[in-house]
Amino acid sequence: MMKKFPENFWWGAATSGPQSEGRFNKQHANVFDYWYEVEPEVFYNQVGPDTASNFYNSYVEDIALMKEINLNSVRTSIQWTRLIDDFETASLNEDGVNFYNNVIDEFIKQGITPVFNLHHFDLPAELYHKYGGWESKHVVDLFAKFARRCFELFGDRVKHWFTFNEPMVIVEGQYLYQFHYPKLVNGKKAVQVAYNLNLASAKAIKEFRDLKLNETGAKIGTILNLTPSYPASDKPEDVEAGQTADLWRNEMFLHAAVYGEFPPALVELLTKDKAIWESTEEELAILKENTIDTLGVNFYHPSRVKAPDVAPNSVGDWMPDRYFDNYDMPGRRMNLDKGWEIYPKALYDIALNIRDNYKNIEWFVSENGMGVSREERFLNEEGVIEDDYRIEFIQEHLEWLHKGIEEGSNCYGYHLWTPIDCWSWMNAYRNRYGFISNNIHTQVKTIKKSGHWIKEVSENNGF
Ligand code: BGP
Repeated sequence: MMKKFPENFWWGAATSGPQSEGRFNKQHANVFDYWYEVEPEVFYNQVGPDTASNFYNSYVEDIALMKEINLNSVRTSIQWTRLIDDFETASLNEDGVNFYNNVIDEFIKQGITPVFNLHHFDLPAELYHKYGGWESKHVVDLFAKFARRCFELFGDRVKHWFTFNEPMVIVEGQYLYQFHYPKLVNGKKAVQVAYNLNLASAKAIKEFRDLKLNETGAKIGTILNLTPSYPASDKPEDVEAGQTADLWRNEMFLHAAVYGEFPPALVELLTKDKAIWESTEEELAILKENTIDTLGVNFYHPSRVKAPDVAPNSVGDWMPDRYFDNYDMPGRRMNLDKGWEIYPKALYDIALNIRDNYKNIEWFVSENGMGVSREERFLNEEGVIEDDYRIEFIQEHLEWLHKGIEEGSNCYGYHLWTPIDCWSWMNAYRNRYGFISNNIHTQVKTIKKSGHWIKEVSENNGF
């Protein structure tokens, strides 16, 4: 039976500036441009962000391909390093302004709703080296200035804004688990950065409200990677480990974004551990007053946790992992290429969690997807990649999402990561995610089987 989705449902896909555009406006480097300059060997096959999927030069053709597969909304991001010349004053770079204007106009011309976020891990490298990046409240203020510029320049046409993509990945990648530059292991800084990112989002929202953009029908939110933490067993210590993992990984951002304050249980825990962030009354008031209108949820995989083997009080420096360990559940279904678990029901659990605990706020799936390497294995005689595994993956997630919507969750869209295979951080081009393939040597882009499939889904508003 045909599963129909709500009217005007977003059938789309997401990319980001740093992963698609390529290196233009070379006067500033973001942290990934910089990292590639100084340590190219950490990137898969030493492929860096210089070209990415060449969106800067080929946005017209790329957007035409997105249109061809009937995507009705697409997300990308505005790069701070490309739009702004002087970060302190937020003076504008003309080339950057023209480029983003042209991209927005092209989306609109093609009938695709443009969705923009303002930060996708692309911190200007000099703001890290000068101030410690997100450790610094000055950088928080500079981000709010940059956000205001974006709203002033593009707010007449862009009606769907998001402040951050996956702020928790910044915390984990840069400050805990060493997968983003500068690869620190510092729980105390991680806590402060988490707070500062929440504050930066609220301050950007404040600029949006000051400009009265809501009165033009525009909305603003944030994009969070929600990874529900399922406990290894129903033993109380495992259940508690699951709750603490959720508190730290998910609720720290979700609760702050929706309610304008941090979850009391987290504040209590960090205070007890003497690991709480530095905050002021004024900042907390800004957080309280500037909550989100709408939410983006990136979901790839769940997390399975168990109580840690080492008791919390016997660990030295504060690290969140003192409260939970990852649990490698036997028999779980894995995407072997990527090493991530496939568990579509988690999307339903997320949908009901938002319905029941987060004011049933309107939300959309802002990223979901399946990274597969060497996809040329699946080329057929017509030169089309037969990615049936991706169709199956999307379909299974949509089925659970549909159930969540039927039961009252207020979800208005689904975006796959990503429209066109793009560059991905240290993984560079190892994992391919797109509806459309990209030959990184020739930049020839070809619609995959999943691209033809989504076209029909979008036409039928269901499958
Ligand atoms: C998400 C990010 C995206 C993208 C995706 C796939 O966390 O928001 O930017 O990179 O993950 O990740 P990867 O290419 O590393 O498999």
